[in-house]
Amino acid sequence: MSSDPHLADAPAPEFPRAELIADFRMACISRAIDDGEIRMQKQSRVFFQISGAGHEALGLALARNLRPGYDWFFPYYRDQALCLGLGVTPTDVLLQAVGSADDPSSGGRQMPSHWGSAERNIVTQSSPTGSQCIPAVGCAEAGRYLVRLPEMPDGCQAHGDELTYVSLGEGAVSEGEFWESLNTACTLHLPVLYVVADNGFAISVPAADQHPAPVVELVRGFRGLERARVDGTDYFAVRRTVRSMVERVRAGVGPALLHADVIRPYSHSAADTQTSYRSPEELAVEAAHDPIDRFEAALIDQGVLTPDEAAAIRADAVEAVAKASAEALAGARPDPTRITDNVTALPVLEAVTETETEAETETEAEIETEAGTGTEVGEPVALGEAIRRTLHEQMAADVRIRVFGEDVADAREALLAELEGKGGVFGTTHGLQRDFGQARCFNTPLSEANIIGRGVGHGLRGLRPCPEIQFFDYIWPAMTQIKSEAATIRWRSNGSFTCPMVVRVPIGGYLTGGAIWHSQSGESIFAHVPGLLIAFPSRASDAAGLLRYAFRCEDPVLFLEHKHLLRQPYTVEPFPGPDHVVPFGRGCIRRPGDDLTIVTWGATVEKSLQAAARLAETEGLEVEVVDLRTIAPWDHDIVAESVATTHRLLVVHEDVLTGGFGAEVAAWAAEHCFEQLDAPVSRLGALDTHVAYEPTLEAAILPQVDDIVAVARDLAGY
Ligand SMILES: Cc1ncc(C[n+]2csc(CCOP(=O)(O)OP(=O)(O)O)c2C)c(N)n1
Ligand SMILES: [Mg+2]
Repeated sequence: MSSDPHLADAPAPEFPRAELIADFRMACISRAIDDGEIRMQKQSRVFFQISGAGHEALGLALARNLRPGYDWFFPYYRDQALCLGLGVTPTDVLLQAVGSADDPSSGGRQMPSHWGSAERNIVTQSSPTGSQCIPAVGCAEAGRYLVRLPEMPDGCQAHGDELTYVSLGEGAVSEGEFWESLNTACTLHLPVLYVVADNGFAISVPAADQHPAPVVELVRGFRGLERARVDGTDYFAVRRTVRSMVERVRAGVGPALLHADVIRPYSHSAADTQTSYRSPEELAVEAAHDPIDRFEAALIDQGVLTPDEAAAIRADAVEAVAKASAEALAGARPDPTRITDNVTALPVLEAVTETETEAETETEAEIETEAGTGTEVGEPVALGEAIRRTLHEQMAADVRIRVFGEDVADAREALLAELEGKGGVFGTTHGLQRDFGQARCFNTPLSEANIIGRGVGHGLRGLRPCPEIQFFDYIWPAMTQIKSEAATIRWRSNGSFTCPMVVRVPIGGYLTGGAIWHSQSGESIFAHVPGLLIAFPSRASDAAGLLRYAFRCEDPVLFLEHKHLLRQPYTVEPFPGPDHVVPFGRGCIRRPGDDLTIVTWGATVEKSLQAAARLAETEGLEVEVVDLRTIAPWDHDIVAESVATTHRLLVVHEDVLTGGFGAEVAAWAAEHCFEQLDAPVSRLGALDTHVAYEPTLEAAILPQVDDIVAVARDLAGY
């Protein structure tokens, strides 16, 4: 087009002609994709639609200032034009809409407009509004760490002037996680570009019902945050505003927030009809500000295009999208038998491919040898100390590991020489800051979503984050980040992204005084989440071996550290040598027996062992005690093998009985071991109530040795 003779004498436009024409064409393509998807949905060839209409000028002007494959992107569903501007093709977009196996973002797993392109650093997107903000901040934080360490392994590279882009609608600004992310972006002066696309509505809720003032005003108190408001339907205004903002962010001065007013000419999604809550007059006013019409008018005004050329571009866009739609419809259909691919992928360890018994034997031999050398290996330690030492050992071996959370650091650097340091409320992270510096072990704000969300961002960048949730009882603010973000990343991107992260969580009761807010269990809630791995050690060598394995995983691990066990003498074992790695999904027989099987984990392992000893002594009953060690995955084989010997199964856990993980084990055994069973499968757990403060109340609520003895005795006599 630029070779058209009538343009020869026109004054040079503000931005390169070729870019303007390409962006106008791409804006038309983006709108044509929306229109095409809406048509295809009526034909049942697309199954959902959410448009980027009205946001095209904003996205394309932004893309001109950003670098795919260099910067990092956490866009939201209306960012279709941005993603096209970053190089995602119309066919790629439509492959997702039709749910093709060839959809590069998710292989047909995610709804349309859930972007993701590993080669462009467009991070796989989820649906909870605003949940992308904290991972974006974590991503920027990871980049800052990585860029100072040039010798990092592949997949851990960063650029000194990279930025992280994150966008959301004005409605999603009401989510707490947006504010929690801003808190850290500003505290750490991170290179994050926030874009709030304000189209006035969150589905049907007007912006006035969301906030007391526009977001650009609300964020005034955040020191170091550059702010600007722009007419997001004006391509030129956005380009001008963003250019200087981006320069500042790239220079490392700090984050910036662009509040862009846009329109929403189409309903929220295909499931919404906006004429039921917006007047025709209002929609007409909006239509008069359509960004594509404004762009076209400006290009004609500036002599970049003639009206005929603009019309030809529009027609050409429709044709290009028709061609892309045909390509998408010809794409491979997904294979339902592959739908459980990419939920998690456990690392295979050569050193532990032997049977468990052989592996245990080898390990014991190795402990004895190494103990003789006088090194720390082999020294008797309790469970908490084993974890502390393993953290030191793993951090020394892998610079990608960073430990963070509330109170996990030792003390302010200036005081460190004179003070002992805190190192966690249970002392488990003590000395990590002192040994590895504050870049590797640091405190976070008191905000669980912030802690885990930043971990997600670090994991996406190839680091091995090790966030701590101070007490299991306070994990719930992080639930969206754990369940909807971390646990879904591998699956939702069909394996293009992973989220390695070891979340350490002190858990459990038997504290005599812990009460409701410091004594809960609840592993069953997380066992219900595909994509999460869960370890729950009951003795020192397992804690070390499972933690070593956890750091080798490419998926999020919930590492549950029972508070009551941290210092108990019965957890004490020689600290195992570095080859002792316990793979997930392998239980362990703590005490052999042939009259009855108890399957358990965590604090009730010891209680079951005491019950078994008493039953042997008083009644000659030989109870086999199986410690599952990990809940996700869990060792079905060890349970089946034990039941084949004992023919009786009791599952014991500390968590409340109803919906506890024992229900899963019991149901599985009832189905798969039915022929072997001589008695009904029994369960023993906490009463279906919260844990009380006063010790006799706590004792009545949580399963005790006497309770286990009584239930096991009944079951043995059935
Ligand atoms: C946490 C959460 N709550 C509710 C929803 C359902 N939902 C999807 S989009 C949306 C409105 C978002 O409005 P806004 O942030 O203004 O973005 P817009 O769609 O207007 O661009 C809602 C309520 C969701 N996806 N996530
Ligand atoms: Mg909105």
